[in-house]
This record gives sequence, structure tokens and C-alpha cells, in this order.
Amino acid sequence: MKHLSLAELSPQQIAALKSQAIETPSWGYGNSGTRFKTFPWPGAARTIWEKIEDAAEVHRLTGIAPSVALHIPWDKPTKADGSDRGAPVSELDWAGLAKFATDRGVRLGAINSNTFQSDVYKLGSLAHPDAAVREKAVAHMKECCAIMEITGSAELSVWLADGTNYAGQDSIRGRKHRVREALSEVYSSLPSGSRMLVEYKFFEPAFYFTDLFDWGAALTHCLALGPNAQVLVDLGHHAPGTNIEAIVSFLLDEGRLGGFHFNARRYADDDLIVGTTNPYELFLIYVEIVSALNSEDRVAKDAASKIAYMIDQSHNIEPKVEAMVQSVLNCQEAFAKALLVDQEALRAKQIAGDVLGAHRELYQAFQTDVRPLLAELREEMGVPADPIAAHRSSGYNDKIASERGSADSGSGYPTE
Ligand code: PSV
Ligand code: MN
Repeated sequence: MKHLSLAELSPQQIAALKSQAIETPSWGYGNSGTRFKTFPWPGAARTIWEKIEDAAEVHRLTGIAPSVALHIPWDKPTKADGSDRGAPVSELDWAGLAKFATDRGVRLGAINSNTFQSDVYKLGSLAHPDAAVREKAVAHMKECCAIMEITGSAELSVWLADGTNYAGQDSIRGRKHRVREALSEVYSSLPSGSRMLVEYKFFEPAFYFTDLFDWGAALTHCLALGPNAQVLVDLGHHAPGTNIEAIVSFLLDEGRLGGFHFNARRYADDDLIVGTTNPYELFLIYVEIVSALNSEDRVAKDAASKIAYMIDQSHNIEPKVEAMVQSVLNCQEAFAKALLVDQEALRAKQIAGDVLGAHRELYQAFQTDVRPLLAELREEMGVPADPIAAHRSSGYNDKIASERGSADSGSGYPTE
């Protein structure tokens, strides 16, 4: 395997690596599990304050995880004494939470709405047949927009659990219209300069039909909503064998790739550490991004420069902070390898019809060992050359385990 040192990279490649930014999810730091069991992890974050502390630790170790995504209402900044429990979400101390984050070297990132845990959402949220339920869901999303105003968050990430279990259960076109109308209402409440990222998923929790079932459905809504509505690609939300890098390339070319939820899957929406099951896929996704960043095409280049790179993982048997550090590092390696692709040589081989030569241009970049150069890069950035080793020897895990203890086990996601 070919090794490279940092000195062999161009100043542009080094600058690109230094400015890489991956957002980590608050929900990846707390206990979460499968529908069968949640195994408590000693020291797992119990509150949004602790989640932010863990996110700050991941940034301290890697230097490229400067923001943390929030999920509402899971991440309400309620007071420790519980005196503001039940207060309207918009009246809570979001500014204080944002300051708590910046004091620790990170900032608040995307706001994720949650319209999938209330009993009223049994038949859907934005697609629900009852207008009163749709209004509740829209009101929640507008509340998320109000939070964004205070926290300065630039993205509202919308994922709907809406769908049906049986053919005939509801009108597919009727549901599409309801989703469109509700999304338009939310879109008009977006803080200026912010974006709505529309996430799709082909199944689960609904088993027959999902209202936002693929990138085509998400894109169609985004095109109707306006330029600030863009598609969010969660790597776990595709059928096996789907060519995700082609979706990425297509959306970039349309100027509608808003962001990613990085994770890895083997069978379904497994939410495993990104890059662990198919590192080649992750590399190929980054190849498409780098190609757009380097292209003359203004639309694709602009879209690529604004991508919100976010992780969406739930760790059920892994140590939370270490798992997140590993994910961030895997994204860094994939990006570094993609930057090594010789774009000119590749183009020349493509034009010449050199099928295997062109393929090898990509594959040799994938096969390069970028670990030594990334260790050098990290030293230049003032972070540990080996973040995993640094984390393991830092005592951080023991410290949080003794301070926070083991939360009660349970199952599934936290509730309101
Ligand atoms: C749904 O599976 C999803 O990917 C959405 O992004 C949610 O917001 C997130 O997971 C919750 O974990
Ligand atoms: Mn997701």
C-alpha cells in the first residue's frame, strides 16, 4: 500500500482537510438501543448539557467536529431542579444552551424536528388524515424554526415517520398533497438564510408505503418549496445495493444536496459507525463531492461547498464517545483519499474510453494509506495524532462514568 506524507499534498488539499467539519448528533451520546433492549453505558450522557460536553470532547480530540445537532424535544434545556418542566419549548433557555456550547468550543448545529413519538401521530404527522394533527406537527416545526432563530442554527432537518402499513389504508396522492401543504407552511417560517433539509427513508416504521420514500420524493417536494429546501441523504435509508454515490452526484448537479446523515448499514437502518461496513462506498461518495468542488459547474460547486455533513448514529453496545471519534476519523480518511484522485488523469482516461484505467485512477487513491499524513495534519492542527489512543488514555470515560453513573436501562428512544 502506498504511503503519503503531508508534504506531498498541495496547499489546497491541506486547506481542504483542515477545514473539514463533521457535525455530531446529540442523540449519539445518550443511551439508545433496539426495540428489544437498551443496555446502559456507564457515563452515557443523560442531559443535553452532558451531550454537549461529550461532543466538545470529540471536537477536542479530532479538531473537525465543531458542531452538534439537536433533536427537539429530546434536547430541551430544562433546569436541573425541573422548575421549567412543561414550559413551552420556545420559552426555554436556548441562548444559554448555545453559550454553554460555545464556552466548550463547539456550536449548536442543525435542529431536527420530531413528529414521531406522540400518540396522535399513529397515522402520520404532516400526512395525517386529520387536519388537527397536521396542525400540531406544523406548530412543532415552527417552534423548531423559532429555536433556530435563537441558536443561530442554519438547518432544519425534517424526517417524517409518516406512512401506511396496508394498501388502501389511505390515499397516496392525498397524503402527498397534505405533506406538500404542511411543508410549505413550515418553509415560510424558516429563519432567513437557513435551509430545510428533507430526509427520506424507504421503509420503517411504516411497512407498506412511506410518504418520503426516496430521494425522488424528497427532491420533488424541495423543488416545489423553493431553493432553500434541499435533500438530506442518510446513508442507512436505502435498499441494499442502491448506488448512493449516483444519488449524491445527481443531487449535487441539481444544486439540491443539502446534507448527509452519515452512518453505516448492513441490513437496514442499522445506524452503525460510518465507514465500517462499506468504506469504499463512503470513499466514492466523497469522490463525487470532491469532483463537484473542483468542477467549473457553478451549481454543483456551490451545492458541494454548502453540504451539511452530519452523523446520525445510535450506539447500542459501543462506547459512545469513542464510537463518535471513530466515525469522524473514518470520514476524514475517506475525504483525504478522495482528494488524492488525480482529476485530470481520470478525465483523460474517461475520454479515451479506458474503462479499467479510469477505474484504477479511483482505486489507487482508495488504496493509499493516508493515516501517516493525517497524523501529521492533526499535529499541525494541535490535536492528538492518534485521537483514539488519546481518548483511551485520557481518563475521560472513567471520569464521566463516576460522575454520571449508569442510567436506567429501557428500550427504544427517549420520550418527551
Ligand atoms: C430516522 O431513522 C432518522 O434517520 C432521522 O434522521 C431521525 O431524526 C433520526 O433517525 C433519529 O435517530
Ligand atoms: Mn437520519
